[in-house]
Amino acid sequence: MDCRISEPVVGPRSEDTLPASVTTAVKVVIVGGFGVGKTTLVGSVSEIRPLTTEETMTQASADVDDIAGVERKTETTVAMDFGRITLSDKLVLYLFGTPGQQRFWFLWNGLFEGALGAVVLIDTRRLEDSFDVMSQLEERGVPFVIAINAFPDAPAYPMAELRAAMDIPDTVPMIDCDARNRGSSRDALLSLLRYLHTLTTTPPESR
Ligand SMILES: Nc1nc2c(ncn2[C@@H]2O[C@H](COP(=O)(O)OP(=O)(O)O)[C@@H](O)[C@H]2O)c(=O)[nH]1
Ligand SMILES: [Mg+2]
Repeated sequence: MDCRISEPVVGPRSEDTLPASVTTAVKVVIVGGFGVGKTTLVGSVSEIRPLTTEETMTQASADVDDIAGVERKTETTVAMDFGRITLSDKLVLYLFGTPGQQRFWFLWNGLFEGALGAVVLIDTRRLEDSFDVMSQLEERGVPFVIAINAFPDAPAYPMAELRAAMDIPDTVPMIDCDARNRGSSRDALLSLLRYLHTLTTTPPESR
């Protein structure tokens, strides 16, 4: 009689399983212009292997996506990034990175459903890329914080100057960030959570 040894059934890796103590899951969106570091941030902070959909940029999209300032970037995200970070034994964040280019805004409808807030990543060499993204978020009533991603050859402006140039209200937190660094990316997320907390505890007239 034939005896076959079957393949062992492989379960989820231990880091993929959520601790039983987790009671709150929060959806957060990472958004910003092309090449600003969204995939990098989700990748640096995620405790599960991040899902990312990247497509090698074609000549056709090279005409559409302005790559001045990010010439070394050869891939562009066509759908989204997904990752997870457990912030305490009770709280887990699900991260969705989504492209900022206008031609992908049709994706935003489903993606922002149920999202509590957003981190807008900014490259100071391309400030104008973030204007449309921020007004989209305002239109959708999605609270956001601004994270200035530190690129070595990007001009470093004082935060107050950037705030004025981008017309960002004093109440909206702005922080420096290095998307490649886990701690720094985590700080950006924590700053969003603190901001969301103040929005729920501060009456609108005193914000
Ligand atoms: N120096 C520096 N480079 C970064 C940083 N974040 C991302 N990059 C690089 O910038 C490029 C674009 O980042 P990516 O995450 O793909 O951008 P996305 O289009 O917003 O997803 C990649 O080559 C990254 O390695 C950062 O904080 N500092
Ligand atoms: Mg990307």
